[in-house]
Amino acid sequence: MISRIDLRGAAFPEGGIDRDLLPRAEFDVEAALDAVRPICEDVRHRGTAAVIDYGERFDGVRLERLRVPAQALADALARLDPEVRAALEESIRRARVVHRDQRRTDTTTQVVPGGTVTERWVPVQRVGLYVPGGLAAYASSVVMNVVPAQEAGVEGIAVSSPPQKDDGGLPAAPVLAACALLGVDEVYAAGGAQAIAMFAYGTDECRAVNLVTGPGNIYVASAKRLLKGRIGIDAEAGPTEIAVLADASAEPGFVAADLVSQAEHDTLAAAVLVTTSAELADAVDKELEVQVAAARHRERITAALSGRQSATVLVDTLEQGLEVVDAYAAEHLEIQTQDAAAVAARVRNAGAVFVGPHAPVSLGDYCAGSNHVLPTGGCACHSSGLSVQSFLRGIHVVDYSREALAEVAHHVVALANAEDLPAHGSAVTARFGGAGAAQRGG
Ligand code: HSO
Ligand code: ZN
Repeated sequence: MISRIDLRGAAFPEGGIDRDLLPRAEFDVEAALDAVRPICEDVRHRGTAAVIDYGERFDGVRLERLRVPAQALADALARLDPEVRAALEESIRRARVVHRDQRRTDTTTQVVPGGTVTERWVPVQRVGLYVPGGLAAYASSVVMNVVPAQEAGVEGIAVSSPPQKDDGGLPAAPVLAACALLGVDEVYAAGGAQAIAMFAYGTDECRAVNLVTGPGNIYVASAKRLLKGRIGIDAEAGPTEIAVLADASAEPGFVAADLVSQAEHDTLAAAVLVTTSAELADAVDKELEVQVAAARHRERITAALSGRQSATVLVDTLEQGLEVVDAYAAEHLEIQTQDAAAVAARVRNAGAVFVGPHAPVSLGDYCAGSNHVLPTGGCACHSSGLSVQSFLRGIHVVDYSREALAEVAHHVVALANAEDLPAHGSAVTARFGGAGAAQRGG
């Protein structure tokens, strides 16, 4: 079901292997731009009316207004299964503990006597959190977006999720219930590119935001790319990925279960096993046959596992295995080897790392305390998952006395003159009675 790439005996080039060695699912954000551009422009000019029109066209439901009434949030929470409510509460509690510890304290550095630079951490004022609808209307994703924003101290948190035809045009009930549980009362029934444009440009109903986070389909990713700059965005989220680095000590049943768990998300989800043990690879293949046949979403899972984006990669050594997983830079990486913590400490590229046999990715999806909004598509080599930091900006506050400025004035003048920007130097020398001093080189 899952294809094999045999790198045993292959030469691993100095400086790392080619990141394209492991194929990835097509997620051509660029290609959707042509479709998304006119939608964003329309929302910019016509506001709510345009968002409502696109909701009718793409979600099949025509709304009167986009803002979800407070009563609908309360009702969704009241109707939530008590077991699910308890689990969500525990998920929120754990995420809060971890994200609270990520908060930054301002640091003041005395550069010289009388001269300090303070880095002040200031939350973004207003954020828009996007939660997909359809197959991916996850209450857990509401938690993973809202908790870091709240812990960062963001004042304005708005959530948007597509209207569901069957729920009278409201977003999915678990999404609304999670918002209610988290104390978020500004929720909109808007999806796709039109929701991102609503956040970016603002409408009569929804004030514009500064930053948009959260996963979504290709149109959402494309709108985020288009509007980036006007708004900040988190990493563009593509189909989910799991890589497992395993040796002969790994339990095949666990490895297979974890591959299947993420393949369950999407036919384009990627499951990659990198192993030093051909015996383990064979045993995992057998387990997959059995586990997939018994799985509720076996069609989707089979498509994901047999797609070109999934593979088992055989390597000679763990060293080479680490090179492969670093080149791939998976959204989620499990280490199922002997001495897993030591191996995990050597990983350089991954959205999140799961150590040993008792830390499956699905624990992280819900209840580890870690965040599950993570970089996909190889972006883990330059980006991080969502955290409190995603919602903060560091502002440098520069405070120098006259004496501290005087002491360094000649250096500023020298650099300014060297760059042929003498007015820069003059701005300093003017403080000491010589506006023209910079031009004279003094
Ligand atoms: N594994 C997904 C997140 C998720 N899983 C939500 C279950 N619900 C992407 O990290
Ligand atoms: Zn998941």
